[in-house]
Amino acid sequence: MFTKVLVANRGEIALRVIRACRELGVRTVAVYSDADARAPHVREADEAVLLGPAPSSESYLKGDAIIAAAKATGAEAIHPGYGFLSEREWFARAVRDAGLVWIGPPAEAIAAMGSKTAARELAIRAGTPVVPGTTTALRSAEEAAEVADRFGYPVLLKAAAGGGGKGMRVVHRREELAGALASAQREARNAFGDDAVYVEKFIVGPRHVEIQVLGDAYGTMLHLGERECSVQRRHQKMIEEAPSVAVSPELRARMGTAAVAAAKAAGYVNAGTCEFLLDAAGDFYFLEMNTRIQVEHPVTELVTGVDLVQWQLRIAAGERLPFTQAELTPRGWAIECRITSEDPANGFLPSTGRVQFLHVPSGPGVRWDGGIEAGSEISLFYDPMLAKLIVWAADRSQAIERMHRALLELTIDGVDTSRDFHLRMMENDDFRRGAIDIQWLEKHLAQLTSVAPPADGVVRAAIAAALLAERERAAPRRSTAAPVAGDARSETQSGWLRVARLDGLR
Ligand code: MV4
Repeated sequence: MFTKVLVANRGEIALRVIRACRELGVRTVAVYSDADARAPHVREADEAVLLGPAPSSESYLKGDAIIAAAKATGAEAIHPGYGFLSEREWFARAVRDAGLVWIGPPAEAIAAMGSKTAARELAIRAGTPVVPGTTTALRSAEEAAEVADRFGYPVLLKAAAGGGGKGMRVVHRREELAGALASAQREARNAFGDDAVYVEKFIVGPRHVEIQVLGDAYGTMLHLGERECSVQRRHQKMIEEAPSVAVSPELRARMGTAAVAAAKAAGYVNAGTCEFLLDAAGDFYFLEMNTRIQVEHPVTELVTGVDLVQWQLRIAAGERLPFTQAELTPRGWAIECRITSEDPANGFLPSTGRVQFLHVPSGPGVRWDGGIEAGSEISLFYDPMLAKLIVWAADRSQAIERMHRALLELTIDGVDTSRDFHLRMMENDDFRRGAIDIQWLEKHLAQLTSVAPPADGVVRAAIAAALLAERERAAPRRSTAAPVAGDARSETQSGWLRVARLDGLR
């Protein structure tokens, strides 16, 4: 195992990697920007190196400075976390060329999966089902029309260099095709410097189900089952769970085999994720592979008992995977809510300010992967995700009750957060039945984010007095709500508290 690892990230994922390192007896080097001088990841690491000013382009994206920091501190390896430099082929290569170990997949595998058309070709060769469509860039509107006629409308135009939804256009009729192609190409050129656009049949109302894979350097590639990630808004996932209500053991085995085959075809090593669309008929289609540890990895850890971040380090250090596929059957149910500094009642507007008070949920089956503490300054320089609240329970309905309970325990004062949105989700009948697809959230946002009507002046004054009294006690608590399963819901209480906050009473 390494003796020292540099963690090239910030926030909750930097802390997550530091925790894995400490459990493995590995010393850690944090890197940070001026804005993060007092951040928890800097304090928790054994050493820290300042990269530069707050903007990511002048700090966390400075690959050369990060490699120099690793060299200067004697770190042997770099863990990139997610985002920032984690999926930059050039950085993985530069780390290797500097004589350091990259804790992630080979640069060649990042490159192979970075092009969506190359990834489709790889998947097809591996026998992994992909959405019907082309694997080469469209050369003309005539060619696009011919392909679309063959697969049938609606079709989806996608940027070959894209991913995560950028440069996509749904086309419902032949008349719209030429215009959509031109605008998709323009958007792709501006966003990626590459105007290659290809076409797929548009799958209507699917779920987003992804398969976690883990491979060592000796040819063993295993899957750790699926994560259901359909609760998303504008390609930002809000809630993830494992397993998925839509995946039977038999389907899990087929999707897992398909993911392992695609990963092997790319020469993949370390942790990765194959994204699939799963349609109402139970057919699944490979979309793309994420060549990094993902935000939602904890739900897989909780249902499989496998510490994915520890295994990223072990694999990079040359260890062999000791599991068999049969040992990786999921047990129980895990749900993750992303706690972001966004105001759901206000179009998810990013919220900034200082965290004045933080009470973190705990108790049976609760995990908090956080990157903040009381006193943290939340700016617009970085991603708004403050923390992930993850629960495990024996089955899905108990996991939902447990998440609801944990969310009620959570208090973050000073910035608006997604907490109340998640409470409403745990209470939502469609969510509780598992009747969710990738379009569901945007169709139901209004009902999930409505604010209780303002109380009159006398009642508001009473609320203000009660809140002040509560805050003066040593352990202020917000909630006395009943379980969701019963008739009484927490709507009133948390709605009234929000009114108090909106009125500036606290
Ligand atoms: C699709 C699709 C429907 N049909 N491809 C969005 C991001 C990128 N990973 C691929 N995406 C989609 N590709 C076909 N042929 C619908 C989406 C999509 C989506 C996929 C996963 C999770 C959320 C999504 C939200 C909107 C659209």
